[in-house]
Amino acid sequence: MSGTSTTTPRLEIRSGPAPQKAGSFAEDVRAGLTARSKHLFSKYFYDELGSALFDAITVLPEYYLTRAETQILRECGWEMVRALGNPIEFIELGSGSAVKTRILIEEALRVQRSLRYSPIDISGEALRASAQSLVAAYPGLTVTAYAGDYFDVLGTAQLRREGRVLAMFMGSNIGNYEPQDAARVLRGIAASLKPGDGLLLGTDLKKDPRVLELAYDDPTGVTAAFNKNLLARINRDLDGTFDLRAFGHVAHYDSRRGAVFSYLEAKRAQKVRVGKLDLDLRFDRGERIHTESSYKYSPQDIERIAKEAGMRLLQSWTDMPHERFRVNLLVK
Ligand code: AVI
Repeated sequence: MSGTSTTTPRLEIRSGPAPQKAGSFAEDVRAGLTARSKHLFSKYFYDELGSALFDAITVLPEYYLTRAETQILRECGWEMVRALGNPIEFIELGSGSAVKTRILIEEALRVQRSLRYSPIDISGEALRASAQSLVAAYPGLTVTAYAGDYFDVLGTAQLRREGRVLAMFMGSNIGNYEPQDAARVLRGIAASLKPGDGLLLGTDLKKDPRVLELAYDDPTGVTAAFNKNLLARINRDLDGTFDLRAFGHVAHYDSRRGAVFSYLEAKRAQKVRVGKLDLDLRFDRGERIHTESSYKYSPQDIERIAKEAGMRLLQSWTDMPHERFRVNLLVK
């Protein structure tokens, strides 16, 4: 941790260490667009416009994931906060707007008088806004927030963990990692927990490809805009000349691999320049840039990845009657 920027008795915001190994946007764009199979990393979706478009996705009728997870927390959150015994404290990875977390905070404060909540998020601004409104809303709550990459923060000794921890990695965020990376992520989380601590993991279930493809290619075109914003970001930040109308959004569910793969597909052969990288690119008609993988997990997949990370699946909850999404409690 490099410093503490805000302190009130119940609210502390700490800035995490500077990311060590993460490549920069410019380096990753160069590597991804000059690779034999062109790709861009989905973590770059979330600039200001991309984050606003993602918020819009979460209220689309076709994108059921956020609503299903919220329903599960509303109906079963009381059980989740009691499952490890009390008192507990929360650590949340990639907390974002913390709307769903409020449900669990309220449930925890029904069984214990006070609660520490430690959200970790890359966006210091989002953290500050949500932390301030949380301490204002809940007198029993203490927030120690960490602005930084969650794996850098998890690896530091300064992450405060006093009692039994219930960590949270929600919203199907694990689904955006390739399987070997997802396993590494879970091992990293497990390494920062003590025996008896838990991890709530929100995962989307495998299901009918038509339902999945509609969730990732909505008729309103919000998800297409979210995807194309990556090219717009290259235009804005790196002096690119991408014509956004010359690319289409493609989302395909591969049932063998259990993931929705999203691409940007060139509608015609074209040349693009990225000024700040001094890079000239050619696209064939129909050529694709892979932009995102969204893996879906069966109950058996969860058992397996929990075991691989040295944890066991204690309990899980689903949205009844649809059973589209699962919240899993893994225990170390
Ligand atoms: C953030 N993440 C879990 C979303 C998902 O479902 O993969 C991102 C997203 N991409 C398209 N729609 C939503």
